[in-house]
Amino acid sequence: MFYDKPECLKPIRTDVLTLTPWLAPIVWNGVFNRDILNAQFHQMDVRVGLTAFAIKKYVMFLPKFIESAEKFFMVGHKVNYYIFTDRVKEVSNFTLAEGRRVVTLEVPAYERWQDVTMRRMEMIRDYSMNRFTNEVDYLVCVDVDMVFLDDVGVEILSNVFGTLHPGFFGALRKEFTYERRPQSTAYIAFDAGDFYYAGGNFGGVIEEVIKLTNFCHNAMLEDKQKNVEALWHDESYLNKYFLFYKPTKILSPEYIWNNYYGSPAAVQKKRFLGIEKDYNVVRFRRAISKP
Ligand code: 4GW
Ligand code: MN
Repeated sequence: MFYDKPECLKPIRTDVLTLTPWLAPIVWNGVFNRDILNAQFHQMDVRVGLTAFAIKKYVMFLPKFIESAEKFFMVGHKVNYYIFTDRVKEVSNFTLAEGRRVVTLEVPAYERWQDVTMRRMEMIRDYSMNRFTNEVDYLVCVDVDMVFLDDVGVEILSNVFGTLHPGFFGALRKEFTYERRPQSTAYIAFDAGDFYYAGGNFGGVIEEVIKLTNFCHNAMLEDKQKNVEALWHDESYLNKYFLFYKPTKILSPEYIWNNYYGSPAAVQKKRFLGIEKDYNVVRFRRAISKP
């Protein structure tokens, strides 16, 4: 394999932080060589699981999600798509590349949408312990209302990783939308916190994903007992977890972009993009106001 040697005196990116104070890489476009990484991960014959929940009307996002993942997600590697849904019959058949398959997992649909998103932690934990641990090496847990527009490959894999939320990577600590009420288990004080992580893209080796999801689920149950619900649901508990169990790799907002936040220069690629939702169709619990 031929490639230019790394230059110690010439950093590739000088506009963004590429290493945390605890020496975890922050993955921005340009800082890695995909060919070197692919060779490493092929050597270990890596198996990757991609989890996505398509509960109730969110099944409508599946075709674009999976078709775009076939083009851009872990191309050339073994991939299991784990689709959690209450509408098994509405999961269509997909044409997949060799070594890739869709596994449909039937799960209950909680009535409140807050529970739909929060209970993902419990279900990922349980299926990780009972099934994923036997089938894949890494798990990537993402939102389904998304489309892959560019490569998302093995550069994201690490013991445990999180993703910088597109709305807050340039923000001050006090601007992070952490849970600020001390009575919640997700509470983070104004003088604490490293980054604001997005709820829609995290992962790692199965053992670490079990620890993370177990923490978040238990924290949520504890709050429920006290009749508290964290401001941003599972995302708030995830941020609390990463404060004490720091991620070993952090993905730049390229990996969970949303055009609501425009096109800042630091974000050279929009690899995984949120789909603009018609809230009248998708957010079916919200009353549709008629003029
Ligand atoms: C309001 O009516 C809803 S429904 C808010 C979330 C809902 C929902 C979310 C749902 O009905 N079915 C579902 O499968 N989900 C899953 O939770 C889906 O995987 C989705 O990507 C994830 C997080 O919800 P979201 O994408 O709507 O959250 P945001 O707007 O923060 O990306
Ligand atoms: Mn989403």
